[in-house]
Amino acid sequence: MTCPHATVVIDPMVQDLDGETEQLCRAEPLTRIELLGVPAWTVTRHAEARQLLVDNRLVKNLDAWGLWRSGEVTHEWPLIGMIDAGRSMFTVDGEEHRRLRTKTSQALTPRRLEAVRPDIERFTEELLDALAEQGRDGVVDLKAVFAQPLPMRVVGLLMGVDRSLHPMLTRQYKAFFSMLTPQEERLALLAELDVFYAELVREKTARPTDDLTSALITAEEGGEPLTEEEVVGNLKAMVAAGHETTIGLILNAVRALLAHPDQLEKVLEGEVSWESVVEETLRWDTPTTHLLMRFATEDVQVGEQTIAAGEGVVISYRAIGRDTAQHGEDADAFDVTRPAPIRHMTFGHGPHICPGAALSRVEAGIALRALFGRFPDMKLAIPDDEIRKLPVMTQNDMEAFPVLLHG
Ligand code: STR
Repeated sequence: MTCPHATVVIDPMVQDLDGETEQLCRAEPLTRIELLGVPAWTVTRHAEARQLLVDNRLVKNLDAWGLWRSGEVTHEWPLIGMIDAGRSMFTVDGEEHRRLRTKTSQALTPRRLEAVRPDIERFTEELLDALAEQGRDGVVDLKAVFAQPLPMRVVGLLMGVDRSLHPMLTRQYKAFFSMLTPQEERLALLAELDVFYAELVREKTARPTDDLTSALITAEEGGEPLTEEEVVGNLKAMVAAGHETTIGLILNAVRALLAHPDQLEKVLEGEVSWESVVEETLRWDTPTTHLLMRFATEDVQVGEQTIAAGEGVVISYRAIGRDTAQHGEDADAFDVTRPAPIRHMTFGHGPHICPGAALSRVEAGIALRALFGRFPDMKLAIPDDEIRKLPVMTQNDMEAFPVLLHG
């Protein structure tokens, strides 16, 4: 039993992610954490998260945070951009939230996504050609050449962001998420991104095209149109979420399969589906480590603990995926033969549940099937324990993933 008041200090350099997840798994369902000197609660268990994610006493509105209102947390805190991200479906609750989110979630239903499947398949083939080319004579970085550009192309197509802009966006988001980026630089790049997105929204207003950004600008018959700020907020949320999380999903799946060759063999022989690989990866090695943040508008009792009014609550999805109460005593093991459905909570729960869930499943499924279809003997070019995580506190992503395509 750990002391209920022990604080887990989240490491900005992510030097031992498994160790940290284990520590959170052993801690109380509601545990105090410290994020770069700032205290918060985190939820480490499936059942408690399920309950809190539908509790409307917890809100996204930053003004409900005591440490923000008192001025103890300011824009100098490197994680503020994870919370103060402009008005969008990510930052608003209740009726307003429904208004901001409806069009996006409708555009991303499994049925509507069938229309983009051929595009995803084409992007995948093009990038695999590039991978084959660059990996012909030896080691190639699967992240830089495949896992990173694919999600950016897909979200770029959906939102109407031209291909020529993808390298700039990739660079900016990498710097945004990295804890090595000085905070002034991060604030400056966020301001640049705001100018970029506002410009794009103005362009789409003048000349609408067949994409979700244009659809967000157009008012529903009799409905109230989103403001320019709201369209920009949703657009940037979609680009950030749509590309960063899917990189993690694809790479974490490849890593897990290469580390468990017996399981990879079952998949390649058709005994286990790619869908099962995607679901087990989502559970076992979640793309989002910690999701920031919700704030209590009044005292909220969770078991023995009380979240006091004004306190912040993080959701630690990686620990939640390893909850033995939900997934059994072997929750720590990667096992693609787990009976379906795997009831993980990696896409969240309640009103803010990930609107891109279906897209990410389709995307990762296509990417993994095609990648291993073409390079079934692919091997990691370095020992698994030499893979370095990015110094990012909220996202579970790696620096690089060097492979040999032909074993
Ligand atoms: C990044 C910065 C920005 O401009 C807008 C957003 C809003 C959506 C956020 C995104 C953020 C960070 C990554 C998030 C995403 C929603 C889903 C994604 C948190 C703050 C996840 O990792 C689940």
